[in-house]
Amino acid sequence: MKIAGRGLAERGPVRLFGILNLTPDSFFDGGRFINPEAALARALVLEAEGADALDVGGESTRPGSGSVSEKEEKERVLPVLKSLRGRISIPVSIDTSKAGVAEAALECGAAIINDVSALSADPRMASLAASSGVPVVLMHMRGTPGTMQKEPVYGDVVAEVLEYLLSRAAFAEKNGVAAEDIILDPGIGFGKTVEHNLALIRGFAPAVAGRFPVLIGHSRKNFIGRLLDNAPPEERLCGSLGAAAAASLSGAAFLRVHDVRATRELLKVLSAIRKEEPCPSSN
Ligand code: HH2
Repeated sequence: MKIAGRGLAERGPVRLFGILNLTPDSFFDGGRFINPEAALARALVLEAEGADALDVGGESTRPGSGSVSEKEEKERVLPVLKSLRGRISIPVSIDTSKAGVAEAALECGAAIINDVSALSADPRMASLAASSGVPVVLMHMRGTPGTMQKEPVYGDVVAEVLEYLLSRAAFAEKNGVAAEDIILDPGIGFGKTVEHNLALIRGFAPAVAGRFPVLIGHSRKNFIGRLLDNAPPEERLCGSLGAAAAASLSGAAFLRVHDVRATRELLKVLSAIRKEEPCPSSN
């Protein structure tokens, strides 16, 4: 499938996944879009601001969070997915590690699977991804959201995350997922220290070296707060834009962001400076 008119691996300006969390407890937008009407309105705003896809989730994976039941997750996301049908023209990604949720979401119009467990949490997910033929985001996580921030240690974080994700990509392909449908994501904030996150934003896409497109999900995360004198999530926009610029320059194909308009503007200027976009007539 194509996102923003291009195949996943085609080069061009960075594409944006706008985040829409339908949860009471997500670390930034939790509780704001539980009401399906508020969620639909937010989806329309994210599309109008220039999102290339919408990433809809019904379970927070912030550090320390617990899991929700499949029934609850479906109750959060399915009504909103149904209401988005025919109302937005960008593809919708379902952010879940449960095959039952993904399957129901695909039936309701979702067209991308974003699995933070890289197809490891649910034995049915790989075959579902293969049979549905949609793009799949494979993300690296150390441990579970409940435990992942307890002193994560790596020798060489970029090499270890890459090795893991290439093995998950091989697993996906063995189970019938087409190579051109695979996106790799180093899992910023999922079992990583500040230094690990910085190393991955700098070095992961160059290490992948074009074998798969790379997605970076840095938006308003804790490492940005830590770099900014413990700024809370509401005060991490400028920091997030700095990380978006660095991720883009390092070769990421996709960014997963809360702030679509601001990130789009940042990327526009960056692309013009790098001569990737035509410059408006001068004066
Ligand atoms: N981060 C979060 C959730 N899903 N998916 C991918 N592929 N990559 C990410 O980095 C990623 C993700 C966590 O962020 P958020 O959804 O904003 O918060 P919460 O987990 O509290 O809902």
